[in-house]
Amino acid sequence: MPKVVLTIGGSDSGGGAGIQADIKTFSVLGLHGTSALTAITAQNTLGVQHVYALSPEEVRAQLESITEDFSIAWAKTGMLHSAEIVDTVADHLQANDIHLVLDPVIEAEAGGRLLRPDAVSALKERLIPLAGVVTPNIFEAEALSGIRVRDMDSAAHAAHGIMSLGAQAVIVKGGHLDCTDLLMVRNKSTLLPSERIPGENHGIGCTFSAALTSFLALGCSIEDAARNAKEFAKSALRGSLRVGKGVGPVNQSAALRVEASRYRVLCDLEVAVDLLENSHKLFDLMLKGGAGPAMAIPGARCPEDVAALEGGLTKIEERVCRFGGFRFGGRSDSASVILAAMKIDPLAKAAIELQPKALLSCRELGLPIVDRARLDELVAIGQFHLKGEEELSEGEGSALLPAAIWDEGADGKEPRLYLLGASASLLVELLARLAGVQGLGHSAG
Ligand code: PXL
Repeated sequence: MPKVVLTIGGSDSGGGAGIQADIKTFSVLGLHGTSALTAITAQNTLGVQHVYALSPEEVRAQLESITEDFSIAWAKTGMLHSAEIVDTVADHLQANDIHLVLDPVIEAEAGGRLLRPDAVSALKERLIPLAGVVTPNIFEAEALSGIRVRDMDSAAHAAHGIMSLGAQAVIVKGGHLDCTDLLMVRNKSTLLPSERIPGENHGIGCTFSAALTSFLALGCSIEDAARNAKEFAKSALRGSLRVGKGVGPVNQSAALRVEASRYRVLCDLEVAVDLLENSHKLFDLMLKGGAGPAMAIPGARCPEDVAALEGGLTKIEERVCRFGGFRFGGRSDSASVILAAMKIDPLAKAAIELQPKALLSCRELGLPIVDRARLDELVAIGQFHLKGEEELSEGEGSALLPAAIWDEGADGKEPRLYLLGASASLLVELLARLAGVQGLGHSAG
């Protein structure tokens, strides 16, 4: 049975933040989400145009309806709008012994007040003492503690201040600083650093606190839940959607898509290796002792996003055989070429190492051949243009495929050619053209 969680907050008609972001997060993480609305915002990617508050009675009716039916161990609050609603929510959570992640939403990122000024003290007096975790950004931490937050030291002071109001833990989110979050549990603070994911976004705070609620409901410790929630929020940020005319929403399902794409990569590699195992001619062009085909998921960022056979392909008594299973994050020669090539052409997801003799057939096919060092140089510059047949230069445009990368080798590494393709199976088709093999299949070669 899935765990059931509850979000108490406002509706974002644009679908980016508020309960919409929370429910999407719960769902992607495998929980069932219930929701008690406190307000309806007329909102889009450009900002908040109107706020229509519900009455405390309407909020209470929803809460009673939910807890009469479901067993809720963890809830989160977001936009609460007024002191009366804060009181109603506090009464209900206390009476039903529900653990709370309190996201102290005060203002929308794009502007627009979501908590009345007079409700801030109600939040401090009634709700913070019930909170298992409070998740302010630096401005909210300042509003709750009265301490100006500009670095990790002042974040720790502010977290202390919020703990002294009765919270069991505080996470001061560092998105407005250097992206390091400060987690304080009892008197111990832990820094959770992160790289910055570029671009503006909408709904990240709600997504983080909903993910935190989910991981706590699933039984994680606060520190593990905080780390997991941060990873989840980062993947949602990376997958942000370009919809609307303003700041696009984060995309909670991006993590699922990434996982699903790993399966598709493995299926494609299976097809490719199957074809290679049945073709001597193709094998004869491949680098001996190489990894065979390697393939990355779309948007790959690190070697763990690239899969290949653990032991490559070898010929034993006239049979081409695979060694080991497919593994992500294994042999890295092809992976580093793919990761560099994908920066130029995101479609260049697959590579296979060939013997230098394949250079001739590549030239005959008219494939652009780019020097490995030049590839790295252009990636470092960040601007590319494929000019004529062989030269990759700086400028407009980014398409790279189909192409081959020449690596002259060094320090005991033999020279080789990397053939690049959109997928491992397409790569094998290209390889068949290079080898002059017609009609791939079990009889090929
Ligand atoms: O991100 C905080 C937030 C929460 N709830 C609602 C919102 C926003 C931000 O825009 O609109 C309804």
